[in-house]
Amino acid sequence: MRALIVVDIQNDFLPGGALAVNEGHLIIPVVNGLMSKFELVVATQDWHPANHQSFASNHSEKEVGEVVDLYGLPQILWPDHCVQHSRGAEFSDDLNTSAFSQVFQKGTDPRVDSYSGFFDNGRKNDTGMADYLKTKKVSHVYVVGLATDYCVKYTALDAVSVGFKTSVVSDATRAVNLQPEDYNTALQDMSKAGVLIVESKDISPLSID
Ligand code: VGL
Ligand code: ZN
Repeated sequence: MRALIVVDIQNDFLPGGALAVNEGHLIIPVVNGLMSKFELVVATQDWHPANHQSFASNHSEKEVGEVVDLYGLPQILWPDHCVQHSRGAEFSDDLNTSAFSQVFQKGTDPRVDSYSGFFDNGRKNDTGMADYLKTKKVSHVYVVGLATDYCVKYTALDAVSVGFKTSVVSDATRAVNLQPEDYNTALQDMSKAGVLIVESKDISPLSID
């Protein structure tokens, strides 16, 4: 069975948000349209406490974009974003959230970031998404959402690592692009790891695959 994993389509990652992804809103109709092709749709939600250590504001004399050592892991410092219960952390009003069978929240531990919807960046904690999908007999996951170069990429890499056939739907993602080439580099990195890069127009309707 196939499942669609919708990554972090939250107000703060959309134009006008705290960590806006250029053109992020353009994927929403594409993602909504894909949902009917899947028997199972799950979502991830970046869900940080206000004291999260990935926020530049929680480090003295550090700027957004600087890299610090966070308990042994390199950490890019971000603007405050997706703070629990804030409007920025909510899914877009335009997203068909009624299709979600389960939402997996991540980034809740202030000491470690969590780009992947499966594990935190130190791989210490698990959101339960892999077990959930396996219980539902999912073998092939399709990853869409924001952002290609962070949460989509690490979710797809972890999906491969826990044994799912994994596709990323390139036109249903957009990148942060701290560097202009980051979108392409992310697709290449995923491809090298065994992720299939596909386009929404090539995804077949509900099938046995
Ligand atoms: C993300 C940076 C920080 C993402 C989340 O959803 O790609 N990026 N937190
Ligand atoms: Zn975050």
